[in-house]
Amino acid sequence: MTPVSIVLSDKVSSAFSHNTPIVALESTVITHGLPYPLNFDTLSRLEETIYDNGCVPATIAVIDGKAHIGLSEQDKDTLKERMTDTATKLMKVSMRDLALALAQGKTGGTTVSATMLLAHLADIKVFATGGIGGVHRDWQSIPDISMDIKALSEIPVVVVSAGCKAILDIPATLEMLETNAVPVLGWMTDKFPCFYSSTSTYFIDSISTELEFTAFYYNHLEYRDRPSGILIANPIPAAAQIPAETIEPQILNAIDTAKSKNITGKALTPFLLDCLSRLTEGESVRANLALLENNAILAARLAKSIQGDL
Ligand code: PSU
Ligand code: MN
Repeated sequence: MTPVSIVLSDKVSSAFSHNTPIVALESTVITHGLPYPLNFDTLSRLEETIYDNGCVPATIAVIDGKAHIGLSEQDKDTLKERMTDTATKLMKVSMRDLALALAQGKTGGTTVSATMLLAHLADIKVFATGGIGGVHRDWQSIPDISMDIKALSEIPVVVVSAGCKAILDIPATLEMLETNAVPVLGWMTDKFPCFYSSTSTYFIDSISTELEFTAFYYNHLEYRDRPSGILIANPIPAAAQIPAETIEPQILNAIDTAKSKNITGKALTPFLLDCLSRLTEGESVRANLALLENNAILAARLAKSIQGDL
């Protein structure tokens, strides 16, 4: 039974009835990851990219206590109004927060974990994001591990990402994904991409064609009793990347600032992304846009492929 608080947009409903492949998009990257008004331009661009690649986009967000799967222009205007109205702060809605956000009539962006959950409830199989959350550096003193890992371990949705965010402890994040039996597949690479940079020294399994992915996908669903999610690690295009040597000192700088201001919990990731954007004079935001678009294209290819529409 579909929960009553889920609203499908007309375009998404029509995609279901015509069997058009659908790609879900998250909205925390819009509400908390990118500056206004670039965030809404980016959302339109990502949705266009998904249409251009033969699928229908389903941007997922919570508006006035309803979980929306696919946003109408009016829904986007509502989000925009709330975002620019200083009195109402948009919420960052994770899987944990979802029930309360709906019960209290809140409006906000859904993180990777909440988006996976809602996509799965609506029977959407593929979802594109920028980079997943994971194990934060300094986990030895504060065990800040994103719920995205938990969602990936439990919900059988394909998440197309540029790896995990570079601000994280990458080897620890990869270990957590392994412990949780989450397949991590590099798209045409056997090195885990690190968001702003296309490569790293961490080896992962690699796939290079839609057919190979589709065979893997159906095996995964068939052979696992409760199949986990799947993380596709799609490197940022080389021309748009920021080499690790350039971005790493800025990341350390941003983490220091967060510590000195005592920023923790769900505020940490948005704070670090905003800090990096200032430290790199917008270069980190440009890289973020390029990888989001690249992920939307691959997600559309994979969504078509698992639907037998090559
Ligand atoms: N990727 C981006 N920008 C973002 C995020 C991911 O390029 O803003 C968001 C995602 O919604 C992800 C969330 O689920 O950050 C993780 O937050 P946390 O580390 O608090 O779990
Ligand atoms: Mn956290």
